[in-house]
Amino acid sequence: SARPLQLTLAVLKPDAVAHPLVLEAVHETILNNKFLIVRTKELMWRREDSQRFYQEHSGRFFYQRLVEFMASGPMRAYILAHEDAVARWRSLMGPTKVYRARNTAPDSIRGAYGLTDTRNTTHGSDSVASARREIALFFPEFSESLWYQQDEPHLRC
Ligand code: DGI
Repeated sequence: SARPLQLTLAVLKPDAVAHPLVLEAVHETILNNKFLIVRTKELMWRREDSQRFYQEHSGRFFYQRLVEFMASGPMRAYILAHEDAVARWRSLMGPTKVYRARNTAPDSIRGAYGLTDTRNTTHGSDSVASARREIALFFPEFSESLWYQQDEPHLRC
């Protein structure tokens, strides 16, 4: 196809990074699904980073625990490329809530490894626009246009 590869931001949350076998299994899922790993790094948030990222949920009952959890330990972030990266990664993650994930998508990442509605293993951008914003936040030194110019054409030959 002539469509350029789409990018998304995938994050393995602190519950996943704390368990080497879960981290490895999710990494395998990424590779088995033919994503190209454009960049990856481990990082840890301060509480303020966590608050800012989940601002839209600041009125919700789960906000405090979400903020605490996301700043509780290291995470692994990925820029993933695929023709349908955003939707593909969201589908592999499974539903947000662990009960639904286990019952309706037991083979999804959250269905298999999610612990609770808060400790649900992964994040994935929900649109191309969110992906662009979130990639800039996690990988400020990454230039999408340079990547398209320099790397993407070679990958598609
Ligand atoms: O894009 P998602 O992560 O699937 O879902 P989202 O953007 O609606 O929510 C962001 C995160 O907030 C989600 O991964 C976990 C947390 N969250 C969302 N809804 C609930 C929740 N946590 C708890 N405890 N309960 C919820 O109902």
